Amino acid sequence: MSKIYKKYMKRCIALAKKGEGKVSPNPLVGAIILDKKGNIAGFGWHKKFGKAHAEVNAVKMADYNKIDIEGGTIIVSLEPCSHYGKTPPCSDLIIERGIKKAVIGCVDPNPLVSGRGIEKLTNAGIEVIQGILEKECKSLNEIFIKNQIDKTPFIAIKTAVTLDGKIASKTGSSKWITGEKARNYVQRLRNKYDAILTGSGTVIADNPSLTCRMKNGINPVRVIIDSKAVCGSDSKVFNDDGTRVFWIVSENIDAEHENKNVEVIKCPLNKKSGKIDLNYLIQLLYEKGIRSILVEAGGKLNGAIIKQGLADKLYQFCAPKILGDKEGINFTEGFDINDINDCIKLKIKRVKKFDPDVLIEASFVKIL
Ligand code: AOF
Ligand code: ZN
Repeated sequence: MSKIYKKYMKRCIALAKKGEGKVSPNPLVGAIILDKKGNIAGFGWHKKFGKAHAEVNAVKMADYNKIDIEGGTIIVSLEPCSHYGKTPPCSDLIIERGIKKAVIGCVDPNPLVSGRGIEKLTNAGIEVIQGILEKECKSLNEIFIKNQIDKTPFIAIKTAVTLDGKIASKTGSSKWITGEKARNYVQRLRNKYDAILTGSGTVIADNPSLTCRMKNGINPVRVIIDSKAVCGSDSKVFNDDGTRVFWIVSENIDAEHENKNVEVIKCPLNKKSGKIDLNYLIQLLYEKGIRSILVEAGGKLNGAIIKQGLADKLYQFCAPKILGDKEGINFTEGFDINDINDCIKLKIKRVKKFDPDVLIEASFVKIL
């Protein structure tokens, strides 16, 4: 039986991912309902923040097709909610509709739910099977889990490097290190993350637009760290396409921008480094609703984020190329570790080929 549930749970995860870019700060959730004979009666996913949950959409589909779900089973990647938020509790709906079994991927870390949904179902006599593909379901919602537990944004660094770890040659040449397939996948990441963070160095050197060119993709908020306000006001990142831009300058700089979508945000400097205080900035971004940040920056900003233990994940695209130039630009700069035992450690989560390149997706191991 559990083999069949695993198969359906995998489909729930795929359904949930259809909500990427549209549900933040909510989790990605997918659900499938089987009738009492075990045939699919309906499926659904959480499509938009504030709108119906995955379970509700699955019930709606079964109703639309006039399929009776009484005595059936629901498979859902996240514990059904137990609270009144923008929508009523899904666990109540499951009970009301006479569903007899609930197969759940992982517990909802939201303190308002956190086991109460499962408790409601069990108390109503529903058989609950927990932890089917739990690791995969947790990884699906790594952003939401971090937000709920730490009340801070999830931070991922994305780089494109040669096999010798360079993001550019010593002359700054970097277009392109990786091929089209890898670069297309970056568009998917931009759709998934709430914000992209970069520094003035990258804006001046590359003049990137940092938009999402995926079909029906959503542009992330662009966050530009530019303590001395040196980026030209006509830089592409400031383009007035309706997407918000946060221009991060030092608290003692006077800066303003003619484009309405550009918000100047003043931040204090870190006394030691003389650079924008990253901890302060990240918390401020969280308060402004940013739940996930994709860092697409140069070696110095990447290095500072890694050194300060702020990074949760690395998307490292490696191209089968060698620059062989010790003065080339490393993907992370600004710190030296002499003893290999003291190195910064990561855990590889996934390796995927985007011909001719490879993507290594790895989590930073946090030392408490
Ligand atoms: C579910 N199924 O598809 C989702 C859930 O304001 P609301 O009503 O949308 O509630 C948001 C909370 O509900 C969210 O923080 C999380 O705990 C849970 N999300 N639960 O049963 C879903 N998206
Ligand atoms: Zn719900």
